[in-house]
Amino acid sequence: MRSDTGQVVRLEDYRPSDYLIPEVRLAFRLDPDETYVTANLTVERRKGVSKNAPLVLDGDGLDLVTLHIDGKPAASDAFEAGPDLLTVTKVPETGRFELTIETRLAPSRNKALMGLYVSNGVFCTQCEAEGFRRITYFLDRPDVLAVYTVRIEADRKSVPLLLSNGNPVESGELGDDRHYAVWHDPFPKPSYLFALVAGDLGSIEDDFITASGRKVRLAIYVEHSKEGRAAYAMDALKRSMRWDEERFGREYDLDVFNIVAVSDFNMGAMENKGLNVFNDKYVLADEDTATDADFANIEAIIAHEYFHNWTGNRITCRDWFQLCLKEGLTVFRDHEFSADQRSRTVKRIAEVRTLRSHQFPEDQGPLAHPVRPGRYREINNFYTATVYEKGSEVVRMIRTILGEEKFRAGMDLYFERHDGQAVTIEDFVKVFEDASGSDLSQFALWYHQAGTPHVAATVRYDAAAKELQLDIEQSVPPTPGESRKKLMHIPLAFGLVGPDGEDIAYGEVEGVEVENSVLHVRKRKHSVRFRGVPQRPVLSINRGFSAPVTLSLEVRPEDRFFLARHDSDLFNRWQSLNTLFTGALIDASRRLRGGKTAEFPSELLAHPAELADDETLEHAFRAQALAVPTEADIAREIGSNIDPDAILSARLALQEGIAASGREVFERLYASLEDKGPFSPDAASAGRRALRNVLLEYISAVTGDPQIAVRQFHAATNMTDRAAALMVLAHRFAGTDATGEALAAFEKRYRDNPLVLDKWFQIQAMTPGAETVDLVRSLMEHPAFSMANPNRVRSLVGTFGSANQTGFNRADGEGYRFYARTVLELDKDNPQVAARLATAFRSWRSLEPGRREHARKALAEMAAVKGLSRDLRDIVERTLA
Ligand code: B3K
Ligand code: ZN
Repeated sequence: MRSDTGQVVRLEDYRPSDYLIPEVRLAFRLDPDETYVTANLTVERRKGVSKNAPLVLDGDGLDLVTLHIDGKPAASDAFEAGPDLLTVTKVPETGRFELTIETRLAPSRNKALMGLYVSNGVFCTQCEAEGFRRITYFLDRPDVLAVYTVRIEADRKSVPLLLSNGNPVESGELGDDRHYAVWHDPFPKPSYLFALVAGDLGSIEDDFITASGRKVRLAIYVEHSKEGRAAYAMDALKRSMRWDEERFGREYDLDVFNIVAVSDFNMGAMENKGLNVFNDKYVLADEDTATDADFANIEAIIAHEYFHNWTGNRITCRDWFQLCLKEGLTVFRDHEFSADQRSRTVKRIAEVRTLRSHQFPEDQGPLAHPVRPGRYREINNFYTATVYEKGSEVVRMIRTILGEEKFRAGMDLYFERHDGQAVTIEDFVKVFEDASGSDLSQFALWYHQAGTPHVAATVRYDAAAKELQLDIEQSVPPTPGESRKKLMHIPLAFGLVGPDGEDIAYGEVEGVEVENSVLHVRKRKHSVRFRGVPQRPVLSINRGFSAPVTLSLEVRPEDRFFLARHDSDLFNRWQSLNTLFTGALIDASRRLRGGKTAEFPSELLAHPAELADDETLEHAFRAQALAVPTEADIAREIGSNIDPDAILSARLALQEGIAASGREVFERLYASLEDKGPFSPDAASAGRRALRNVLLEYISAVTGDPQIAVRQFHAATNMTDRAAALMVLAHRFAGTDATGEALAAFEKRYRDNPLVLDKWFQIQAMTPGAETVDLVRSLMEHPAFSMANPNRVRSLVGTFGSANQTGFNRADGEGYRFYARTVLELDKDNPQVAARLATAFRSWRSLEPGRREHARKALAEMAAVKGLSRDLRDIVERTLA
């Protein structure tokens, strides 16, 4: 474990390295307990750098065995070596030399899962962001690009498969039952993209012919006997490769593309050049073990990592402050891919739900930071929703502002101008300015200024003058370290909806720039006048969520219902209903706290059934529209003095009211939507299942009878329906025999399938109520639970912290105390995952005073612990600050 050094890295301190390393030859002699790595580096002093400049290489807990300079043992006064640093103080005069470093590693004892480690008997690596320095000393920074040749040697029987980046060049037998393979990657890359995988795995293989006719050998490696569950991932890979050619003109560039699925992984997946390493959760799927959400995630993540080959690998980041250069852009690309493969509107709604539930609370709390941050203590803590999801929204806004054609021209210019380089956000923005002739300087603030902008709008129609007056005001709330904010350029797509649901044409617009039905808000206030508006319209604004802002628009409820029924922008139909739900839920939770009963407008209770029955709408859209805001959504909208118990009660009351009002429709639809025929994971079938499972919740709510869910649980022919039924049982009928029996049956059936067992843990961890702390505690004693496996920890402990409002925020503070202790325990082995879990505390200041004080104490106790990892200390201290 690395202890906190307290050092802050600042963007303004960036300077290029004194030395370059254009070539790297690595040789691994693999052994779980004693692996030897020989790194032979070609080092070059950069032009203009002083001859006395030492070569300072990064290390992290390394054990140096030997060091050679130009083939000769380095003199003891020529270098200084410690676990975290190797300084060559006497560099050969010419400035160009070969440095050969031999280090000794113990992969089996690597519990942080960074660098080289062993997962289920398989050697694998994770180097992003700064894991390469746990393998050998190096200039471990993304702007040092090298051509790698890698030789791997291992025991033949236990480690038959030897993989690294690039193309295979040679392999053969050695004495003593050992063998070797050599890989060469011709594309210069930063060290964070290095990868090695070696072990005994099964595979499925396929070919892909690129647009220019080159044949690429594709393989997905998984544990033996799991090959059948990799077929969907392979299909998603081929679709991704074709899509990137068609939509972005990007072809794959090596002879092989390999994906390996491992079971112990700190995150989702990793885009190492030519050798993507995946958390097996995002590779393995079949109808019996994976839900539709799993299939959609696999498709998206396979695409995401593949797309990195151009946005991240061929063009990489100059420094880690530029992380969004590759992540925001690549998320945007995977969103577009999924939108093309599935329903665009439904995909957009899901994206916005994720943005609001993950990024908005981050942006509105103590961990807020700009999409391109200016400082960090631990870069691993900046793989955030802001960098990824808001980063994607920013790219999306560039497209909204420029239009599809100029956006594509900008992307083409980006690839042409920067291929093979390590660049910055400024370089990225510049290509769009150059390709379009637009000035994006105000827009670029989206990268540099933290906080979710707020837009307040009011509308007035003057029938006599046939004019619509729209007043818009923008504001950006203060965030840590940034109290004064500059004005943003906010592109708001809009329409004036007439009585028949069609957009009304209008005449001149004054007070704001309007282009292609987008309002460009740039000033603090715009007083906008639409002339020649023949009849009173209803304003539909921020269509498709064109800008990631919060919006308050004074609208009469009947106008919102009108938009929910008639807006031609489907996204805003969903949004209007969602806004109505949210308002009613906030109101109801206030009443409940004041000792009154929850009450809801009857039109709101009746509307869902009308919508559920509307055959003109896709099933998946109806499912999204019928899903009322989550407890966390409601809490976020309330913003302060939050009581999660009142919110839960309000939400249950709304669901019951809707269910009572729509019961007949829901029961009829539920029966008619049953899956018939063979399973297919396609979007239409998934949409049908999604709608049916929302209906199951409503029907269970109104009948109070667990048997409907029990029947679905037993009759289910796929994991989506089975897990949905179990969820209803575990959450709505907790403690009943029916639930106990279903949980036991599920556990028995899937006890040998860790990924499915994760769902079993997860569903239970989400059980609402104060008792769940004890349930989670007892599940940690389950023989299948292990603190060493990140998926397991996340599914039980992580889910409890991030998706159980009433359990985690238990009034007596026990949720926080239990959680904090568990995070501290995990921090000893895996700081990265521990720090990630600790972010569950980020909204503590918005709680009511009692809970707030309990949460503060739990945080303060963590902060007082000596020897916290740098990762965890960074999160805890920023959260408390
Ligand atoms: N680039 C990796 C994430 C690495 C996280 C390091 N802490 C996966 C991705 O975003 O594609
Ligand atoms: Zn990524």
